[in-house]
Amino acid sequence: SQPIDLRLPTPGCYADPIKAGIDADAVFDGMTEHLFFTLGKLATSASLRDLYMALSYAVRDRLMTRYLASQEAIRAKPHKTVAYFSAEFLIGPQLNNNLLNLGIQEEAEEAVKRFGIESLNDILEVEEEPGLGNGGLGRLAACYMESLASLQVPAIGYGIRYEFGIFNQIIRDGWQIEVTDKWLKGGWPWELPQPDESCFVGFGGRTENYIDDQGNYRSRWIPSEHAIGVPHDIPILGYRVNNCDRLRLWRADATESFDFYAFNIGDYYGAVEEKVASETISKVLYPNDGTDEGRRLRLKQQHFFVSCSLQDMIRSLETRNIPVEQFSENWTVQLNDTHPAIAVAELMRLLIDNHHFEWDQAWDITNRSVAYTNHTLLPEALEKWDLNLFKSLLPRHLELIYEINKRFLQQVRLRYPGNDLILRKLSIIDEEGSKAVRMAHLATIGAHNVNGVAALHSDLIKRQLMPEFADLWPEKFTNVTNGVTPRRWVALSNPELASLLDQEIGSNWITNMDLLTQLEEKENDSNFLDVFGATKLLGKRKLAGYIHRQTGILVDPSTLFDVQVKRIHQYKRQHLNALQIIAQYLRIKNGTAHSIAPRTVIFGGKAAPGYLMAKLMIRFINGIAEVVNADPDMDGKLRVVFLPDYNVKLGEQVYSATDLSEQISTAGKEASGTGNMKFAMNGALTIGTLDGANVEIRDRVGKENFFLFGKTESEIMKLRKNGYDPKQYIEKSPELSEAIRLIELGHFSNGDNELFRPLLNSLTGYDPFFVMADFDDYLLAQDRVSKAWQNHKEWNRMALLNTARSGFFSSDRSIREYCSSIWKVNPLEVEITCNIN
Ligand code: TH1
Repeated sequence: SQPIDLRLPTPGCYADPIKAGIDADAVFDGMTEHLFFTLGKLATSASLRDLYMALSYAVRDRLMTRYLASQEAIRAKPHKTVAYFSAEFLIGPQLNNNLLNLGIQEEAEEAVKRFGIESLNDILEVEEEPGLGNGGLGRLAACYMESLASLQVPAIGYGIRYEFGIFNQIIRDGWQIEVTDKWLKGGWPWELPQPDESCFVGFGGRTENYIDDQGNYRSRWIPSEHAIGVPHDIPILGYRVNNCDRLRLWRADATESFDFYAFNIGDYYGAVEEKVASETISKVLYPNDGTDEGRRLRLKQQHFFVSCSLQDMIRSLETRNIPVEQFSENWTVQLNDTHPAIAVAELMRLLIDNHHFEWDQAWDITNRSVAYTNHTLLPEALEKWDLNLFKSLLPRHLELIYEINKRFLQQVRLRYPGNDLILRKLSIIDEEGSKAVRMAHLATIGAHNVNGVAALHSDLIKRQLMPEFADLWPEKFTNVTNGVTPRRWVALSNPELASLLDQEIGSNWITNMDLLTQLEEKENDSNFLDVFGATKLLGKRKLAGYIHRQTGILVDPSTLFDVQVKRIHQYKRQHLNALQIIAQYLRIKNGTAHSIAPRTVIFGGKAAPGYLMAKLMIRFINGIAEVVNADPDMDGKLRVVFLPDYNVKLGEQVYSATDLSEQISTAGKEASGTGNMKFAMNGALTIGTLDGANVEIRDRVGKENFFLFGKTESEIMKLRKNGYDPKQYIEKSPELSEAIRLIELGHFSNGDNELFRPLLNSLTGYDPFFVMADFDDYLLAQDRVSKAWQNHKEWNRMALLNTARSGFFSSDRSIREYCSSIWKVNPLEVEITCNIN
């Protein structure tokens, strides 16, 4: 391929990808210029935030050559591009990631010191993180964008620029309080608004039939309402390459900022009404992780970003003089769960109504382009839209969906003659009770590939969720086990481990995590194990300092750091962990705790604001923490911490400081998990069930280096079928009975024996997530943990093997699988020649 000569007087235009040719002088000069010209400040009066902004702009400047060259490369030569559609992108702080990927962390450190700043960390601390996601699904999208760029794959992420992301969490009197997330308040330097590339989106109204100039019968949609999508682009630079992909997030604007007619007749408030309504679309992220609320505004958000994105993709073909017929040769669309599944109908509408394709050709293009990732089997998470709501918002899409469904059901009829039950089961329209549109069915029918996110999960999709679909199209159903980017989750978040790895095996592990297996040679090297353990201790000291500053709790870094960070959910079973803590507390109180390891149990995570049981679980953990931490008998033995406001930035501190990773969901419920991978890479041992990717983690790190407990998915199914009674398990277990009695007495709620009643009723009544059934086995596994902790050398050896064998869980591996088996895309190396230096 031809190197691209941009002929731009752009700073940081360097063909050498390694150090990017940017020295500390260049960073310093860039900062000085931005302080002066962009921020209107003198270096002498600049605040830390000013310096953060100046450094960010200076670094952003150095991305631009690569960013523009990457776009130019596709313009010069058509190349299939990945369009990753996701309602969430949880990208985390940007500055340090860009410094790392450019290779100028040291240069930046030196430059900021010239401004009298002690450490780059002081500046990194200032960055606001855009919380544009709930949890694993949004973070996965961010890891995938980073891997795509690092693997030099042309890609664009499409999503929504929420003005308010996931709420900030405050803990008051043990309860979660939600506070609005104002991530944009001080200006966010990483986005580039492109108002010239705005798109129109319609809502509501009606459809009509008409005869066009050539005498063809056609349908069209006459919406009653419009919004404008304004793209805000975030450059995503790959690691030490010139490829810089793009994350394009749409902000909703009003079509007219005033209704001038209403304004003229004196209805001032009416005049701003439509503006307010349109701008509401991208106002706030729905804070539900794995539960569906079925709200009208949420469907509006989905159609808004999907329609803007597809229009943008078609326009990009047109501006490059590529016929729209060649859509699927130039684009591959990945639906991140069903949130963007309306894309199937919207692409059909654009092709048929706007570009006048025949049905069969439009369907062929749609089906060849679109693939769907399923992230959950939980029935409460599977999106279903009330038919009347759907019709009132998207009448033309509903017509198209009826036609898609009609043609699909005809296929089903041929395959299963006379089987009405199957027709009803597979139909896109749910006719049981009040009618609804099943988005997973639309996505599955419209896509050429449906994948789950871990081996077990993909298997359960075929066996439990959609057996008839899998029977109909066996080759459509595949697995791609999730992965996480080692740049953020090792190099950035665990610099101590990263430099140890560099020393021992060289620095290529960062783009080839399989090289970590070389560490296995060190498993019996006593000195090395000590050094490995010492790096962990450094992370734990830092986290201990943070815990003290945030919560006032003093924790001892030499104790076992036992961590469960993730959204709070009954299926994730934070309450199982909490009950285990009570059992340990009782053992210490009773003097029967002979060989338990001194522990610091750390929790973090947000509960959806409307999920009362999850909020009560937070209150429960804090109730236990209060009693345990105030009891002198627990000193040096047990501490309990709930870290408020768990987010990406806090995650970076936590994974590197953990000894024991809690992955204790009910088997069959956690589709994959990704935190489990981050912990293992950073040398934490896992205590966990055979659920999601835990299964594959255990297979790889070795069963002797993993604390397994709990019922399997098929055992859980059997229990459910045969009538599960949690009371039987409570009666059989003295420690569990005693723990429950103590809660009932109000021991963890200052004598209030009503506070935790709903939680107790659920656990002792029908226990939907089999907490009681797994308790005893969990406690036994925790005893094995305690025992293993006694022998530090042995623990470090097991931890090392976890790091050494977790290369598979790099998102580079996941993305390679998507590229070769689903997207059929190849890398496109971006070369740059420079007219400066
Ligand atoms: C999560 C899954 O629960 C988790 O197991 C998985 O590792 C992760 O996705 C990435 O694949 C999900 N998050 C959401 C969020 C919403 C709806 C469904 C899911 S499933 C809003």
